Amino acid sequence: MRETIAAPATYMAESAIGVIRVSGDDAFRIVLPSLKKRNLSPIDEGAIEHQRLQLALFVNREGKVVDEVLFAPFKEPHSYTGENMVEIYCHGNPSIMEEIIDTLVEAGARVAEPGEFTRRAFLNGKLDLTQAEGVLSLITSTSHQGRSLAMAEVRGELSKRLSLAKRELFEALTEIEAAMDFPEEGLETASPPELTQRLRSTKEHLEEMVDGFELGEVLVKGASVALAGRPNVGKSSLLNALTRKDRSIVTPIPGTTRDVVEERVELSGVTVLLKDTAGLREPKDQVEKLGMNRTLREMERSHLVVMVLDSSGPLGREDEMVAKLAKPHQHRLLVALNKCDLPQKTRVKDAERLFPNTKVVQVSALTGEGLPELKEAIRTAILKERPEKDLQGVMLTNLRHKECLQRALIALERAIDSINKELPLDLVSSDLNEAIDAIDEITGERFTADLLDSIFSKFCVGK
Ligand SMILES: Nc1nc2c(ncn2[C@@H]2O[C@H](COP(=O)(O)OP(=O)(O)OP(=O)(O)O)[C@@H](O)[C@H]2O)c(=O)[nH]1
Ligand SMILES: [Mg+2]
Repeated sequence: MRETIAAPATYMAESAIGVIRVSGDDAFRIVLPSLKKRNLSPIDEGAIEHQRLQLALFVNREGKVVDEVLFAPFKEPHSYTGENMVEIYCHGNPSIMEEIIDTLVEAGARVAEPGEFTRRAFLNGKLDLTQAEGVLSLITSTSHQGRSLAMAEVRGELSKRLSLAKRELFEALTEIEAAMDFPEEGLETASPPELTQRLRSTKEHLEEMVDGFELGEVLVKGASVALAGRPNVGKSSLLNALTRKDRSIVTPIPGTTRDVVEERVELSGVTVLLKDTAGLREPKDQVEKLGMNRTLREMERSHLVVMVLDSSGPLGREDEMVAKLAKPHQHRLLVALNKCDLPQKTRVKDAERLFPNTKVVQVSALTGEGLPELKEAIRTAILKERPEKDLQGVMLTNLRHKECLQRALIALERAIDSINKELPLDLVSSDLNEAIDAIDEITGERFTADLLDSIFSKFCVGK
């Protein structure tokens, strides 16, 4: 007997429509008494059409009409959760939604925990864990690219790729176990070099997936990009120009920005959290010093640092100091040579001398010249110059998946090593089993209640 749960599936705020979801064995028995025809006569369970929207009046326990609603009943197993489900579409007034939920609770439903609908869908075999986690990614993804990766997860593409690897490991395991059962025949079907060759190729596939994680995570969660440089070079102006917002304060006074100012922007399918920072120089007071510490922290944690230079003046001591501070981040640096609308005192080659092996883009925050090139340079640097087609399809985006795969890889390496050293086959078999178990943990073929708690607590109520 699966308890019946109810929760709002849309935000409880003034809106055109509010959706309430009900799932469980008694979903119809709990909801139907509150749904009436237009003339207030009851709706018979036998007369409802499943997977169809139908019009009804929702009445509370005293029989008073709460709202005119649409409802869609889904008979198990043909629903999101795999259980009997009803979705109610009422007017998007939080008090109406509350009254509907109260009525359902009085009739025997319980308010759902966060992610409980999806948890049930998983437990009822409607989706595996990567698909369930893909649902969360899909809801939280900020960019077009991130969404398409999440969609691939929801559609089971990641599971498919993992099950391929698992099948290869399983085949190797079967051969090893056969050899263990008939030791006199040894490894018959495959010679040890052949077997290690095959395991290596599986390992390479899994490693490729782990390697793609950093980028996958960036595509789903967005990348942070810090704008840094000495005061007055136009960092705040660039933040405003790139986001087309009047977000950061701009003045001709050096040292205007004291704190980190963030603004989100989408650059052709990739979400970027741009961070304007306090200019770097010898601090003049305590406030400026604290602000600069924040700049250094942002440079440390950002995926990319855009060093801004002012091309209308010569490069000076402060720019040199900034270049020194940027040195540790050289592998993720870009230079924006700003104010190209003014007579030029600093050229691209001067900037390249100060920041060797770094791309320099000429730009004007004032006129907008060079902005498309700067956006493209930021995007390319974040995507690490991967071609567009590489970004389609499957990529790891979830830290849990990456950690499980890393465990699988360690076990797999041990197994290969044991075969090479001709160690006892039971060692190889136990390592292969461990690798398979780690993959099963990703898809949820093996799970604990704690694991499910930690995954589904991140969901919203009603999902
Ligand atoms: N002509 C011209 N002026 C610019 C451009 N970008 C910024 N400025 C001017 O340069 C001055 C400083 O700009 P800000 O954006 O405040 O510079 P900042 O780097 O944020 O300065 P701090 O916050 O003090 O570190 C302002 O007077 C801007 O109007 C540009 O592309 N062309
Ligand atoms: Mg500023």
